[in-house]
Amino acid sequence: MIKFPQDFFFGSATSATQSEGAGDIFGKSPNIWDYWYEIEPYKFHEKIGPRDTSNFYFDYKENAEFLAKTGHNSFRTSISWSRLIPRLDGKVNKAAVKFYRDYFKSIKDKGIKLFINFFHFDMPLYLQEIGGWANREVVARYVDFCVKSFELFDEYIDYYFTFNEPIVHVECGYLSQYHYPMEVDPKKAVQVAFNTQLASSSAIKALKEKGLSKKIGIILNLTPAYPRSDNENDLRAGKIADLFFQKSFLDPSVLGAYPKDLVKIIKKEGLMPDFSKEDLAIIRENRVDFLGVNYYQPLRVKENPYVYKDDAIFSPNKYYLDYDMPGKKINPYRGWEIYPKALYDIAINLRDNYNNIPWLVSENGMGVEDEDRFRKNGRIEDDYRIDFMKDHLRYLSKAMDEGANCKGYQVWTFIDNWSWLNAYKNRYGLVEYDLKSGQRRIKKSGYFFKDLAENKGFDD
Ligand code: IFM
Repeated sequence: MIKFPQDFFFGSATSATQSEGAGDIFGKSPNIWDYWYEIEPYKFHEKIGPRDTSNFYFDYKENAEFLAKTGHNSFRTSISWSRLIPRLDGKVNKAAVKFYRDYFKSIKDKGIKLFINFFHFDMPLYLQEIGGWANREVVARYVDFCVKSFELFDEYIDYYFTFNEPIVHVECGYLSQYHYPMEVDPKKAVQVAFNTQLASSSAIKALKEKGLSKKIGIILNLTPAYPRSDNENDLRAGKIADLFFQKSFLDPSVLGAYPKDLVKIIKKEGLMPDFSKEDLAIIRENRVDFLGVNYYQPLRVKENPYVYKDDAIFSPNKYYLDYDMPGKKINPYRGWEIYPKALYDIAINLRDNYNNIPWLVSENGMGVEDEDRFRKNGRIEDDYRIDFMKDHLRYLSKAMDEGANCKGYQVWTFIDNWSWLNAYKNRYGLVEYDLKSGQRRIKKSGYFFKDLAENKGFDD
């Protein structure tokens, strides 16, 4: 049997924008996703936008029942910034306070631990209009949002996170155009990354000064870089890819400082952000208590043998190229490689190079298109999802046997939800959500998950 400790967290994660719905009512103002959909709806799969996502705003009580039915002992979501504080005047929306209190209470009433994250890609539009994360003023506004949330909801919250996958809004918003504002501006990307880290560390400082007694962490999507070969050029490419995509938030968040080699590259490329000595002290002195690790896929890399022209727009790909490894196992719907061993490698890396900080798998899961094909006697028989979880859990268990300090396994996600530009194309849920009728049905994986959580493991 693959067995986990009695107090191991088994649960799932979602985010406000992807699950709440009620996008433009009850006092919520638009965030960048609402706005982007309004101006370019054709970019979103089947033109389904963020306004009507899985309806948690109305159905949270029913969902809490399903959380219990699928064995959850923990659940993560985020607070929508533009719902709680809808305008530049900084005033709190009373309807949002009532909603979050009732919603969080319904989860706590089931004996489920609540993990709350403050930022999951959803910048309020009124703050994007003054520059978003590129504007230093937004750091102070974010800290104010975190403090207000703490004061209003702490009685329900068990664990806090400052950000979900911060490298994603940097890369997708300012280099690759998958998030609004869709800019291609590497200098701004670096400033956005720095301000985001400063916001995370400043929030930790402010909340602790306000008397936070619970643990606070950050969620990072760790995609270990595997070089194509042992050739030293490929190995170097792997190291640099790790600097950009793993260590850029992992090192300052856990160790309190940026890796010197990353700073060297940023300086050489003329991309240094504006910052002060005091900022660096805030980052040094306010490290996370624990870490959330979202793991879906590895990063395969090889050297970049080509020379960039002198005035080329900077891209991390100057230092490495993505490597399309022959024969890799792939989830064709999402286009992501499936490589469970990376979870073991991540765990050992955290054990050996990051003070064996406590952490949990805060997302892992499989998005599949047209799951109706797998329906038998009314139920979606998603054995592929069960195999996916088992394959990752085996490696996690092995790492824990070898001393990794992992505290839980949360999947993405509990119920089918909205996935940014992919909208409802790929379904990730343990529970099926019928977009038209709003009906919920537990998939085979939901029953597997319940047994897994209750038995703290599975027969192998
Ligand atoms: O939907 C996203 C989530 O917002 C962040 N992590 C990856 C998920 C699946 O693509």
